[in-house]
Amino acid sequence: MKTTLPPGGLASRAVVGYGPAAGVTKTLSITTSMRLAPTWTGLGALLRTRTIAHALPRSLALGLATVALVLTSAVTAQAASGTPIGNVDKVVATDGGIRITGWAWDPDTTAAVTVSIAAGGKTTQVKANTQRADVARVYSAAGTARGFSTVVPATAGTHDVCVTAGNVGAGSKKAFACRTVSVGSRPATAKTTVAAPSTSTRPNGSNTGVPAGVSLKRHDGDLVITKAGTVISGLDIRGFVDVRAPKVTIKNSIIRGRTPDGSIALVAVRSNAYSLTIEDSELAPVKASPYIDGLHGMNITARRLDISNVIDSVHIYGNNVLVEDSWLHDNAHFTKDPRWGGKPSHDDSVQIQRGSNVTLRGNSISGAYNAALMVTQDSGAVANLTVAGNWLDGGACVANIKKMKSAPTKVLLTDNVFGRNARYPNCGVKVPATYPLTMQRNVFDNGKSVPRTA
Ligand SMILES: [Ca+2]
Ligand SMILES: [Ca+2]
Repeated sequence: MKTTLPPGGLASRAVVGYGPAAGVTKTLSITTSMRLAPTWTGLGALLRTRTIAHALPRSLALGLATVALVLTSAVTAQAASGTPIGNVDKVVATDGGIRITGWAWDPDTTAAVTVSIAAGGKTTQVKANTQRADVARVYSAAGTARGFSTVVPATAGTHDVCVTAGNVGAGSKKAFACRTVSVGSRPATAKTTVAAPSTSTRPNGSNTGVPAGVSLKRHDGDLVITKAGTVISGLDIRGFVDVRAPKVTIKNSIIRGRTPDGSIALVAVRSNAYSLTIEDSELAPVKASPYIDGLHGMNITARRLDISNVIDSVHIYGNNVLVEDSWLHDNAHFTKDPRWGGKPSHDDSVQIQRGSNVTLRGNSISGAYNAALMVTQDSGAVANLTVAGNWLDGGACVANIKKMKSAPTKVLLTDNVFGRNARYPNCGVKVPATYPLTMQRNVFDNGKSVPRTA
């Protein structure tokens, strides 16, 4: 099995594409020549060799986000037939159970791998057949449906969780390293981190959301935060979060919402008097609704979030928003959306209605029907918008800057990699021809430069 990455453009991005499927880098063989930026000349000697039957250095996989690495020919990744490959991305205690997330694939069969999870004195079997586009990007022969995510029941206490992927044909079953997790009624701040740090650079299921090993305490109902400096950690929130104070922190938590009474966000900062830092958390409703967005508002610093199953992942209507190293994916979409008079939902990954000083960097963004980046200015001006070093995909056009009375000012799109799954093929950035826009080094994932489309 071979996966070939295209030559040209920012190969660093392409190579980083191996990151999501953690563990994959160990099986990479480089059969190409590359030209490296001066800071990486030490590795350059290695990579300039014509054929290297050698694992991609771990340090390289870690560091590429800031390296200008230019491919001069294709890179080929090979996975041998035999023992299944995969990874256990997350082992997280939830109320009364343990959630295990990962992927597995046996190159000897097209069927889903059977994954056995031994935890809490019982063994549970699941099929690795849920969507993992990041795996398919590395192993095209694997297809997109090699993921698994399941909750197994477990009593309060400490448990070893051992995951094994079943084998078909050549090779033998693959036992992943066991993890230890604590389940039970603990203080909201209690947590045990047991997983090694992710080696991935591209945000995905293994390096966003609640870190592996964190124990979560269930909180039923909405949280209205009115005390400045409040820190929320280790909660599994079955309600909506309304930030009504400055300098609030939310981390290591899942926000699931509830059945909505009207249009709402899982987490919102609705006034310029308030501010929020939210990190290492997952925003995902149990049941998608046309009325539920992910993160709303202004004065927000968001890092390593995993946001899915909502209409707009991030919806900005104010100043000072930074979203970085986050995974915005798999939006909710309704072909008959009551908010749109029975027409399809306008789900966007990031919509900006107004705001100055907005930065999106290092995120992996896909899965919206309308746009990955939608600048509408329908409640005010947009200025000082920087979109740098992201993976962007989906939408009608991937990015869409709408024609309004006046153009947004100081908009910079730089070093982004665009996927080609927009509904209008090759429509990377739709923007009125007269609007100023600085575009630098934005490439499609085939290496071609991303043009403006009027
Ligand atoms: Ca096999
Ligand atoms: Ca929208």
